[in-house]
Amino acid sequence: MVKSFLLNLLKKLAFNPFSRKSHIKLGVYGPPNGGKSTLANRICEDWLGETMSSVSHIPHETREIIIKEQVTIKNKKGKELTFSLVDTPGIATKIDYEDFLKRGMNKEDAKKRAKEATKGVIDSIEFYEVLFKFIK
Ligand SMILES: Nc1nc2c(ncn2[C@@H]2O[C@H](COP(=O)(O)OP(=O)(O)OP(=O)(O)O)[C@@H](O)[C@H]2O)c(=O)[nH]1
Ligand SMILES: [Mg+2]
Repeated sequence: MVKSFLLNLLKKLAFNPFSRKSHIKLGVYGPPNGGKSTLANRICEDWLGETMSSVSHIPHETREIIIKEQVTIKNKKGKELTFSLVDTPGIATKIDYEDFLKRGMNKEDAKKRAKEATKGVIDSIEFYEVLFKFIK
């Protein structure tokens, strides 16, 4: 399922990535708790047999950019594509430590998580600019 999703996505891109020599970075972006790490893990499991990220029902589990190098996928014709898969903290407009308190965290952990999450979201935005320049 994820394999065909990924191959279809690549097919829809304006260029044929299987014929490119340059290095490709594929970033997973979205809102907190949106399933980004779950998707990144599925891609990694399907093609590498291992996971790359921690998943949780509490938002902002991913607070740092995680890069898995050398993910190689193959299309039906046997052509290979190797890329770096990038799981990100994603994009958020509001991070409030009280939301973590409501989920049962103590004040110290909740404040720490909120601080790290804020930095993670800024890093995501900066990294997006790097990815975007790369695509252009
Ligand atoms: N029902 C349902 N739950 C999902 C799906 N994908 C992920 N989840 C659940 O959603 C929650 C968040 O998943 P993550 O993969 O950690 O989401 P994330 O976007 O990486 O979250 P952050 O790193 O916190 O931003 C977890 O409890 C997952 O088990 C899905 O397709 N369907
Ligand atoms: Mg995550």
